[in-house]
Amino acid sequence: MELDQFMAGLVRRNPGEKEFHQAVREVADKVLPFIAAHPDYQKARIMERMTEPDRIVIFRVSWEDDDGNVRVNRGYRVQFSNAIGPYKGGLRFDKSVHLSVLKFLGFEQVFKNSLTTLPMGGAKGGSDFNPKGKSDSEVMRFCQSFMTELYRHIGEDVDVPAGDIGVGAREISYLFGQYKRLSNEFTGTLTGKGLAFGGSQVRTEATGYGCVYFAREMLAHVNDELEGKTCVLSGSGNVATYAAQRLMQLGAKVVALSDRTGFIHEPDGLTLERLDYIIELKEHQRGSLDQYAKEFGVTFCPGKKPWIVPCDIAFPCATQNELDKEDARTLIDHGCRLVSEGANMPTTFAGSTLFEEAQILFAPGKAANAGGVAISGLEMSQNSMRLSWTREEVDRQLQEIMTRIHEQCVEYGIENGHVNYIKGANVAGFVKVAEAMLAYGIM
Ligand code: NDP
Ligand code: 2IT
Repeated sequence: MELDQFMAGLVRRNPGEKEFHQAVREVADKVLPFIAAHPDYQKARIMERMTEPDRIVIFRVSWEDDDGNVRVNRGYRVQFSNAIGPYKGGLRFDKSVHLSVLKFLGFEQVFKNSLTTLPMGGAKGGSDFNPKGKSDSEVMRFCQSFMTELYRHIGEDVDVPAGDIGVGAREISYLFGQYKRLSNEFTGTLTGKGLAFGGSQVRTEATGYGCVYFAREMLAHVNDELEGKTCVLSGSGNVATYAAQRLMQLGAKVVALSDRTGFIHEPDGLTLERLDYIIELKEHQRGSLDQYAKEFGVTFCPGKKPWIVPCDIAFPCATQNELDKEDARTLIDHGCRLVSEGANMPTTFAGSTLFEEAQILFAPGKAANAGGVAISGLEMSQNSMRLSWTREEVDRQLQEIMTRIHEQCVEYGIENGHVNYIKGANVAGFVKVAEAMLAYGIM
């Protein structure tokens, strides 16, 4: 079936949901030609069914701020598909959250989780609650109110949420505490928990580390290596900071990181000690990079994206659509050879098409950032077994999983001796879910 015809139907059924349309278009662009060669998938209308979530829960979240004012936000959980395992995916708390964003993220999660090789379906949730500038008590009251509704829709074998933008260790702890209290059970119903209460080693670092391991696989495939490479990263949250840490530990040079206020430029390369300062500033003081720049006398470019800094490798690790066609052109012109997406859909469709045409080694988020949810999957396994594995063991499994994701991309993405990772990741992620759906019959 023609892409335009398929997309016209999707847009008609989901009016105004731009981010969701974009995510589906990227997948359909690669998967529809594959479906055309497999009449079984076409007859069963697999793609039409895959783009319709199993269900969406939307609810009111009322809470009281420190001044005694009543505040009202909206909570969501998009349970996209449990074809190959319980619903699994993060929660995002950000003022930009709306249904289209969570549908795009839930849809991506289905393919990503399939690629991890673990039995997990796809979901995403969150709220338009903005944690910026809120006290710990306000965040706690919000999380407790949010979970008071969400808890009835989740469970260790039903749906297992985790973190995403604006949801880190603090929020997961409040959410898990309230879940445990309401359900009167101690199970692994959230992942990203603290190590003292069922969390897994390496989960905090897993998305960033995994994204670096994936870049290492792509380079190895063309007989190259990370050591000595100059890297630019966007974001300075969970994904970006741990990607930066692993890059430095593996001998690469990190010259830029960003946040909502701008980016820092460190031409001689960031150090691990300074990165620790940034992690502390972001995670505990909830400060911004211009504070860091002032403290260390580093160049800070306010209001700008970091893609103007020349590099060998770019890691977009902040948010969706943060790297457009013009940014892609600038990166290519400056000699960038590899892009590994730590964030979900950070590159616009036009930007990724440009990378594809230029045969840049381009790893879409569903492959490159799957290490986070993969270690969430291992946290679920450890919780079920009532065991915890060592840091070395979990890191070894993370590296193995990223290698296996890379192998799947090569298997399905090879084109004239070059690997098209967009095609490889989408088709490989699709096949496993489609096979399960075919086996279940019509539902
Ligand atoms: P965090 O909240 O820890 O960090 C997000 C970072 O991105 C912050 O530095 C933030 O800036 C910056 N940022 C967010 N929105 C914008 C924006 N509109 N413009 C510019 N900068 C922005 O989130 P994570 O690191 O967890 O998530 C980052 C990305 O990675 C997201 O796309 C997420 O979906 C994806 N991801 C996360 C996984 C995880 O395990 N956490 C797993 C897989 C993907 P500031 O510091 O100023 O707030
Ligand atoms: O986008 C993602 O993969 C995440 N935010 C992590 C999801 C998870 O369940 O660990």
